[in-house]
Amino acid sequence: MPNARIGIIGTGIMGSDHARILAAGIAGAELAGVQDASRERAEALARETGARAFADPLALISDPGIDAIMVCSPDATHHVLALAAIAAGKPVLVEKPLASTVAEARDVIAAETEHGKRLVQVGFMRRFDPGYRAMKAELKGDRLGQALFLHCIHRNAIGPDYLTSDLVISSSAGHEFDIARFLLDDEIVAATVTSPRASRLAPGRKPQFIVLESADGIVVDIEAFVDCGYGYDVRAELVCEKGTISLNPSPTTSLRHAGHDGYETPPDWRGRFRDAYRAQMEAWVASLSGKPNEGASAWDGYRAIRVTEACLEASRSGGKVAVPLEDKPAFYA
Ligand code: ISE
Repeated sequence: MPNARIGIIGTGIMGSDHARILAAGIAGAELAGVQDASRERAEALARETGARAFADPLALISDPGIDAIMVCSPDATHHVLALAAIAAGKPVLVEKPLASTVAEARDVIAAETEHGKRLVQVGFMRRFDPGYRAMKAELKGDRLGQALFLHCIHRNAIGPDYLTSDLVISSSAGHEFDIARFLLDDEIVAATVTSPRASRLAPGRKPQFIVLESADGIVVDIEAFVDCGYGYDVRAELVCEKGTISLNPSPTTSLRHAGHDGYETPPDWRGRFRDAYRAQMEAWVASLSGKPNEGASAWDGYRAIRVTEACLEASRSGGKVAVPLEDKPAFYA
């Protein structure tokens, strides 16, 4: 079986990271093309990895030398490029979020369903993180009993300037919406959102405190704070009837040195989720030759956006906003 030739659209932080993972060697795949709105940036990555640089994303998608696509361009372009990949009949891994609005996400679902074969995976890489997977496996057994609470902490060292208070919900907390659905095997049905005052170190952006309720009666709380200053820190604790299970900090060692005792904290998500990104890539590449995987589907991407929209409305109104339950279409079963 020849290697799948992968083309990456968007060579910013995530596109470059995926390109380097591929270029370092993933069985069954090779990096064949890269494209970015900045031609120089795409050409620099092409030189580094040996891929071809493309000037236009649609030319990359339709090129006969590209078999599958990763969309890592700015969020607002995701759904249009996902639709173009579906129209070309090529598998596509879209960085989260799948789209910017519920209506756009519905268009992707309609196009994929009409095409008749699943082509879209959403890059919710936490589904491949060994810690979250162990929590999910534990919950499937009966040692802990049923889940009651899921407590989540999502802290970044310093958010980029473009990250608004709303984007803290859609871009950062969006990961928590998906992982809560994945871990609990449940749907979110209601959301409330409150914010503390902004940190004086990032006055233009409010941290967010989100409370979600699941269809089965589990409460999920999320602190999303992208300006904590000290590093990238993601935590989760599941509280069940007979005990709890939590993520451990990701480093494998703890250091005592020069008045310091504890874990090193990575500067951003690439270090914290390195294993997850690689496992996600391996699983996606394996899926190109027909192997099923637990990656997020377009339906999962759509449900995360429904929760996002409810949270944005709750944040504006100060009230509780319902997220309507929907039957999962048979196409995504
Ligand atoms: C970013 O886009 C990510 O996906 C990171 O995982 C998240 O922690 C960060 O807050 C987002 O802006």
